[in-house]
Amino acid sequence: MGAYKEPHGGVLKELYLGESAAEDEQQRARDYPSWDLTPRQLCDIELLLNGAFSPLEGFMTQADYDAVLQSMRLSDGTLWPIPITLDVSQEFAEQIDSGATFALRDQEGVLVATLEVSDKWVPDKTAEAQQAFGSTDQLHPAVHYLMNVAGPVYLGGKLRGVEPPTHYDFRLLRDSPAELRGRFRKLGWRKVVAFQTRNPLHRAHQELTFRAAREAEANLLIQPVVGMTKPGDVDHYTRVRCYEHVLAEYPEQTTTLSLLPLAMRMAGPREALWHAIIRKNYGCTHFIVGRDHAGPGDDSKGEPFYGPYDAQDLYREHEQELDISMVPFQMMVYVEDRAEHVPANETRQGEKILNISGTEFRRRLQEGLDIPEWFSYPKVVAELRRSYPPRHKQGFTVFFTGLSGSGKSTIANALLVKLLENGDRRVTLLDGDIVRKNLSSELGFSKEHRDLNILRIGFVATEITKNGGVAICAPIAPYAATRRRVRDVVESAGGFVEVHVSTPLEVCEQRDRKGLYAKARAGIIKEFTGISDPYETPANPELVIDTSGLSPELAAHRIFVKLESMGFIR
Ligand code: PPS
Repeated sequence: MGAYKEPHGGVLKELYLGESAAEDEQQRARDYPSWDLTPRQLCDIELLLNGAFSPLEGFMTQADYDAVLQSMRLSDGTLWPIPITLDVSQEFAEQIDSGATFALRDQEGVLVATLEVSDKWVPDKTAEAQQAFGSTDQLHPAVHYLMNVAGPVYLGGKLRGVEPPTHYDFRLLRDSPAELRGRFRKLGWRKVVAFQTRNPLHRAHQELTFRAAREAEANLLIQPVVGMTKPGDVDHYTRVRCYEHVLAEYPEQTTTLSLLPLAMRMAGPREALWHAIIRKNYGCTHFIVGRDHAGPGDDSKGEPFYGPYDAQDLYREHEQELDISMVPFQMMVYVEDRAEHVPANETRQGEKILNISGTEFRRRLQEGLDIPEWFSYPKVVAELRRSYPPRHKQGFTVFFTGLSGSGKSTIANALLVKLLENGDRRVTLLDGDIVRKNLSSELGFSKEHRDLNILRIGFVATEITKNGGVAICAPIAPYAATRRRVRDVVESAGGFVEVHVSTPLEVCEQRDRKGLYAKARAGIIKEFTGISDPYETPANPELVIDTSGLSPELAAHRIFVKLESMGFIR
């Protein structure tokens, strides 16, 4: 475990054991209980082990966790804004006592590290959400993750690193903090300004980063996040190909590119400080904070979670202590008369300003519309068009949800036939009963089992969507958070159209085609949706269909028209 001091960058704490100690640990770990790291934990552990999260030496203890939530500091007073915790299942936590050591493995079972447990606790997740993210609104991706994906128990303690998580992609572009500091040293770069991004870069970003470097008289590090970003973001393979094109636009020897396997939390101001600490660990001296840094978008009332310049304000308060200077930036806009991008606060009165928002850009891609040269580089646009063909060439999922007997299966079948008739794509029907017979035959109707059933459907639908097909799913899917998880994964692969079949309970019960409602009322079937089990009404489905007074034919037609208007069908 090394700790050394650099002229800039501060003390770096790498948590890897030396070669022979790592071999011994491998042997010992055969007898340890094992925890399979989740995708987010794999990102966290990589940055803990390689020192990017210095001074952390493991997953947080309860004292550090409490202090971070309350005061953005570790229990020893060091500034640290984001909780880095290891969440596990109840069953796993029951096997582990304080003082025990267990193995942390990747999804293939490869040993990454061991952890000596010093703390085990059940967090108050609502309080955590409020303190860390300033909100309990589940439209915030990190709040949603905390409440619906993260396990219920946290284990804290020091890590002993055995082997870095494996990456097969873009290996030459991945650097540990020590490696990147070494590169800066070799190049003689004394001052380095880092740019964080989770989006493709266009001309405005190039101008912004170049100006930042010029202002700071520094070299430039483009360090995009390739771990976990906001659901719906452009996949990192495509982005990295885009970054490589943009890199060629900078003057030679000024700029370098390195990938950061970070799992973002989208925590706005707190996240900006965290990003800065990480960049300092990578040996940077300056950090760019633009408008709405690491912003999660709007909450369920349509208000932004954080103000556009809150991150800059919080950074300013802590700049001295962070020991990495902020280069603040306003949004960049294009001034047509001057044919250049400038910060929004530097435009002159009467000048014609052009701007394409992220949403508008995505719309143009989806619909195959023109993207002007002043906005982006032709090579970047071509790359994005290749990965994100217009909607009529993408796969998509139609996800029905509604009570038993609401008419989901009937409409789904009618839609299936219409889509087959159209003939554009291959179509797969994942009806509730079909899935329960073929994929989920061992499952019952507890919340846990229903969630597992829906996540399985989501997994299959994602694969179908990714490969350009159409998945029609028709389960009850009573829980909003689980539907949201399915939406998030499917949308990473193509379109997701949620159809709430809203036929009222009375009508479903009156129909009672399978006689199940009668049995549920008599208490013969337990946990029956709508009778003795909840159904959470979708808040924002793409379509709501009540079949009380609508034939399946017409209902399917309405969906078909919706798919046309969204551009999925021509
Ligand atoms: S879930 O909640 O999404 O996992 O449910 P799903 O896989 O769609 O299965 C629902 C079908 O199973 C029958 N069934 C029940 N439904 C609800 N609650 C209970 N307890 C239950 N027990 C059996 C019922 O026929 C559902 O089919 P549909 O097509 O919805 O009527």
